[in-house]
Amino acid sequence: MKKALITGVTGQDGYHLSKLLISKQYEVFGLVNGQRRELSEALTEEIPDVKQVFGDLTDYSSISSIINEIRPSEIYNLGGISFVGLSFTQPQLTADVTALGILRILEACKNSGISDGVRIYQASSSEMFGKVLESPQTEKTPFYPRSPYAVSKVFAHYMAINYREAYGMHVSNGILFNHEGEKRGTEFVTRKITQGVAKIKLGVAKELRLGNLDPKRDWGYAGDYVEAMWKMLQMEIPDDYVIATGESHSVKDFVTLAFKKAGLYGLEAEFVVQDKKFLRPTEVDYLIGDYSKAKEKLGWSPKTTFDELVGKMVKNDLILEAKKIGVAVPKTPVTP
Ligand code: F7E
Repeated sequence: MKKALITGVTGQDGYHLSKLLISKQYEVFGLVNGQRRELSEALTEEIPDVKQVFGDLTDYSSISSIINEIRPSEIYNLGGISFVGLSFTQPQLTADVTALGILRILEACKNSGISDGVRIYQASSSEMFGKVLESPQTEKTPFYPRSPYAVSKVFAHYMAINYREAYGMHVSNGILFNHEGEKRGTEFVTRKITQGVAKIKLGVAKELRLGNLDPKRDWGYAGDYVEAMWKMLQMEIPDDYVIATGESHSVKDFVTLAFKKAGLYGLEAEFVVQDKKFLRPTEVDYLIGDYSKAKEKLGWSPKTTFDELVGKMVKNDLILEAKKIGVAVPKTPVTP
């Protein structure tokens, strides 16, 4: 039985990846820091087969003992401060977790003598392209990070490459563009929108407060993207891959479609309020990824369309919000 260690196991990608690896008969270990018991409990309830191990990406000794004890064949580093907005107010914490976390993992593997056998996945991000220098973005596009989060991801990306080149370790970077779904945290714009739309539909909210509606993102479904992570570690030769859909839509497009999916066709102007509080000191205006290399080498392509993604998320939030207030789930039109 293959053993996999996942950091960030209580996050959206941790959920989808755990499910995938368990379906492939892996023994899955998930790193939890023990401070947020509600997250651990929710994970136990949803995926009881994940074995939770206690440690923290900021603490080398805990990472090292876990790796020494489990001796995993695959490590997926999904942990970190992932909310770009928060990284502006907690830049040092962001660097400690998001930049240095992978360094601690790499060092622990090297020092425990398992660096030859282990395969490591580093969650790189399209945010590294920031103020883009070319479009669409590929594995060769230069980086121009625009937030402490993105700067940390660039550090981690190159550290992964350096350990690959310096010590021959099997480390791959997945440069994932935005990926969303039912498990997305409500601080991220897509889930904030679908939850807000569901509340408006049910009459429990009267407005949806958002920041900049102009930025464009290449949005895919998280469930599709974890397949690519796994595929990267099954390759004989480690490498870096862009994982994206090749389509870009603005936040405004997402809002319009979410209102439509909830049967509130054209009502967004009435409910959406722009709030300066949600603006960022530096913004990433436009991202669109070219996933040809992943398609060719990994045989990976996205399965879920933008329309299906928004539909899935709105439907899920209507069910959750209706349950909270004990009413029937409103019927929504298939087409407007
Ligand atoms: O923002 C704009 C915001 O926070 C998307 C993370 O998973 O993907 C994610 O990073 C856009 C930005 O995601 C609100 O200014 C407008 O332009 O959902 P987001 P993100 O910053 O793109 C990458 C690939 C990662 O690696 C990250 O970890 O939406 N926006 N109004 C807003 N954003 C938020 N959160 N809230 C608003 O009210």
